Amino acid sequence: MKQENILIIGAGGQIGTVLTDALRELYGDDAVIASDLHPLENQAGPSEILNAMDGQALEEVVKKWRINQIYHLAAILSAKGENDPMWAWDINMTSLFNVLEIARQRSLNKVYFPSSIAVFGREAAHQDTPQYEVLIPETVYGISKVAGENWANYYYRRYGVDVRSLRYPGIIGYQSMPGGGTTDYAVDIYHYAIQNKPYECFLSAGTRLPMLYMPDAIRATIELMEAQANRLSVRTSYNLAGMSFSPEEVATSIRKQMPNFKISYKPDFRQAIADSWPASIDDSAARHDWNWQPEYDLDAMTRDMLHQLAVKYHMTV
Ligand code: AKB
Repeated sequence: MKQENILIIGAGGQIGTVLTDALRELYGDDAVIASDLHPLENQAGPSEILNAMDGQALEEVVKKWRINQIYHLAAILSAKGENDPMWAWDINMTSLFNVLEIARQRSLNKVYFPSSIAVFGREAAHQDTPQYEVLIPETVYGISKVAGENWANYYYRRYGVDVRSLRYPGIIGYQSMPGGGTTDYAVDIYHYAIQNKPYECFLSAGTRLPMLYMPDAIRATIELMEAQANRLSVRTSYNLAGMSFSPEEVATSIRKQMPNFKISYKPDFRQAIADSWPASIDDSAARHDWNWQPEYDLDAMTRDMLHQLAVKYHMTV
């Protein structure tokens, strides 16, 4: 077991919930300090109530637990951010600056900061969007991620802070719920299907977006953080891909196991966000630098999601 003291900010969120367990498995329960704005329940290791907007509170937690790695997962996502752009910008940027500054001041070993496919806008290539592409995002979330990527790169080059980052596509998992994103439908749809409820989708039938199953997302995150620093050629954020699908395609995949599943479409303001994002991503830099390889395609993910949710809801597929 390796000696690391890891702080997770946003440990109660969609990815944080699962990543906390995975890191505890790897480093030991007590090596991972789970933190969030609200008390975290059922923790196998230590936890803290922490608002990353408060730089002093962050410093106290880092000192108290002799933290040497931070995973900063807390952020306002694409759809929710559009309700109050300045608030979203403030949260996403202030919390990131607090993390980068504490990492610089206390010479932390590593920082993880997630970016997103939301960095791209409609000027970018729609298919197989390259790693180095024009970045003109249309959401405040996307703007904050482009800025964050550049600050990550700046802290690495100017101060030697080892910040690493992935541009997550939509993440789908059964363990936790997303909140405030444009890709959230791809989680909700499985919860409706397993409960034999019809699903009304807020994106149109043919809207293809890049997506990734949670086990692949967690593995990618840990593989990037474990990679040798000199292998990493990208210090802004790596493109990351697993699969691409539309609501229509995921419904077809669900019907292979639940033939009576019904879906209807009522696009709302999130359609314009989705339309500005790529349909598929070229992640060859990640494949080349740290051997990234996704394992799940749409049907494999659907089988596992329905199986796991059936257990959760005491249903049969
Ligand atoms: C969102 O939909 O905002 C997120 C993302 C793709 O970053 N899931």
